[in-house]
Amino acid sequence: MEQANGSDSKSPSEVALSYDSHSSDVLSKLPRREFLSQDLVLYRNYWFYSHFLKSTIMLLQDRFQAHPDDAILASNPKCGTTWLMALAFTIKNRFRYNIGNHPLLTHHPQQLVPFLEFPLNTNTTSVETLSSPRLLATHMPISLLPESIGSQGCRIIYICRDPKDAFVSSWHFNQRVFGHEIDLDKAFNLFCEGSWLYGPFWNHCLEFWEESIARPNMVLFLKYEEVMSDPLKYVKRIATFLGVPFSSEEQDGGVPEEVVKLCSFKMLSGLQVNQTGELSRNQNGDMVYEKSAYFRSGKVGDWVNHMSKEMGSRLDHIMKEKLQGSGLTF
Ligand code: PAP
Repeated sequence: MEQANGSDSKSPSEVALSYDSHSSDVLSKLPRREFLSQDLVLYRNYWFYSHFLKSTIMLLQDRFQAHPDDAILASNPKCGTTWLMALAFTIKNRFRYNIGNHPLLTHHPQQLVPFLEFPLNTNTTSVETLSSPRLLATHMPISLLPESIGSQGCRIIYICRDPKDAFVSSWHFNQRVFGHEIDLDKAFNLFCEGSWLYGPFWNHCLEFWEESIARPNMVLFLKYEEVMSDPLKYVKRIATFLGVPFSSEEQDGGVPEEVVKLCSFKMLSGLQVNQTGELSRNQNGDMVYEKSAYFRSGKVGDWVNHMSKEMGSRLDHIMKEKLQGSGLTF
């Protein structure tokens, strides 16, 4: 493997040390603000937990080597990643697995498509050692993706969602992960100020949106609500985008419909493998990611059950202002 800093005169421990001191230096100068349970730092216009920024985001930028046939599933948190993982995995691997004997029946979707920044139970090399063609997920904004993803011409599928539903989903999820109640108003204010993990939410969507317009063959931009209203149409679109369109025989045989059904919220949330057990936990054990936490209600518009109309209008107004002139609407 190529050395991280492009130099072949340094030993691996020297490279690690120089990365460590460089990233610590950068971190110490970043703007910081209080978040729900830990502070966030602002790095190149996006907010992250500082330890996570150093151990993961900056490390990936420094080291990650994309392959030209990697496909990247990108999203803001809680916008439908798990669903997109299930769909893309099933579409891409449909010649390897029968529906009756499918890995989704025995694995959580997040176990089948590794996250760039959360390789389960191990370090970033687990992603690097996967064989091609790889399907990888990320919540990283496009401007912070490792440079090789762009230079290798990897395809990216981005899924976004009405921020009101994404916020409510995040609020529920964070309560499950941290194991304590989180004040909804306090969390909502932070979200509206843009101070959210991987936020501001609108910048994240906007950057991928602009790239999908500039390079439609490289970035496919999806909305959770649109996929929900016509999943068959989007299953076919994803297949074509990934270079594995459904043949007419497959269409006549109802394969796209089978994919939709297998990946539906009803099907996946009803499987034993997604109802019990942990997906992962952090090193201290104070953040536990239970498999069932990724399947809550799976509905469009659930925000009305948790937020007031005024809160909804406030966020709609912010989004309208931030996305003005872009052509992107929610
Ligand atoms: P992540 O950001 O932690 O990866 P992500 O999968 O993006 O999570 O979002 C979870 C949301 O997708 C949950 O929404 P909710 O809280 O509003 O219910 C979850 O229920 C929903 N979800 C998971 N799987 C599916 C699916 N197969 N179809 C539709 N929605 C789904």
